[in-house]
Amino acid sequence: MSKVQIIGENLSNLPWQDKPEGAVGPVWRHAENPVIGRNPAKGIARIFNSAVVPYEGKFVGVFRAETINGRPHLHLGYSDDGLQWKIDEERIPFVNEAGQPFQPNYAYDPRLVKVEDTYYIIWCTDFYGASIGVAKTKDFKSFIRLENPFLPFNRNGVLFPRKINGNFMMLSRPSDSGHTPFGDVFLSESPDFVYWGKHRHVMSKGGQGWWQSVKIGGGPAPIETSEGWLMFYHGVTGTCNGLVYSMGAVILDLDEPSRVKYRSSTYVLTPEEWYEERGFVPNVVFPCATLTDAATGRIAIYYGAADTYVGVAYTTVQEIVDYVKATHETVGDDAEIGVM
Ligand code: BMA
Repeated sequence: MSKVQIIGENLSNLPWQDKPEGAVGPVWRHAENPVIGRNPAKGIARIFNSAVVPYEGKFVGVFRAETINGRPHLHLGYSDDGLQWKIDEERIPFVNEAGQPFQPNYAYDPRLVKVEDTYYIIWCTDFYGASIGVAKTKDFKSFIRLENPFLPFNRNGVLFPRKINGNFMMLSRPSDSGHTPFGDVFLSESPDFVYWGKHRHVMSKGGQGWWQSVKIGGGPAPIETSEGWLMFYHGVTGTCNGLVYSMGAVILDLDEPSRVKYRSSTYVLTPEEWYEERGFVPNVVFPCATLTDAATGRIAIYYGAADTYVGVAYTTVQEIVDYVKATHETVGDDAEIGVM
């Protein structure tokens, strides 16, 4: 197979473990998972489905903190090595664009994406039901909450790490406000981060297998590679005992990212370990962030486990891209631009 490269920055200090002998599949777990356990800070019962970035030689993250009254809010966390995290006891002190304090009624499943010199936080917020909330920071000290980009109901807002053809690009998964029984991934673009349009369908749930038969949702920010935008995402199946969340991988066209080039017909990670199978919601792996090193092609994936813990998993760009191409299937009109 041809040599695949990450188009991006080097990050020699990203967490890493080599693939263990006998590991099954293209993604392997950090041996000391979970990296964040229960009751990680005062007033916080569980942390999961969270996002991290490299910052000033270390790491910073926006964490989904399930507080001890059961509501999720967003808290910052800091780490020297990307594995041991110190979580703020206070919520992120958002202000609105007029400078007044703002707190969402609830906030969950954050993504954290740097575009140019700005870090954007994208999360699921309450806007007359589940919708996408956005905020920005440059220094992780002041956080400006911006206008909600989309109408309700919507979740899994995932920003691309650079503008494409001059515009910001954001994936999302329109659906309902409850424990959504349906959903495909769509793309919207914006010249200014205020007005969003040119909506496109990107990828459908379904396919030959059953692991993504109920719904799918974008995961970490897509990774730019020589083969296209590589994105990990979650795919959900239904059982008599409830939903099961697995991780899939897809490669989108670099210039027209609403076109799927390759998509794995099998999951790349599914709940198998105790911390994925047992917790507040059993059988969930839910990826929200990656760290990447262009020099080595290494990728560290941060995922929520069982709505209770944070896990880390690893792959290389070569291994995962080869795997996705080898297991590719076309689902519905994924290969099309997605306009009707
Ligand atoms: C989804 C979201 C995720 C959660 C998952 C499994 O609808 O709420 O935050 O991880 O359900 O409970």
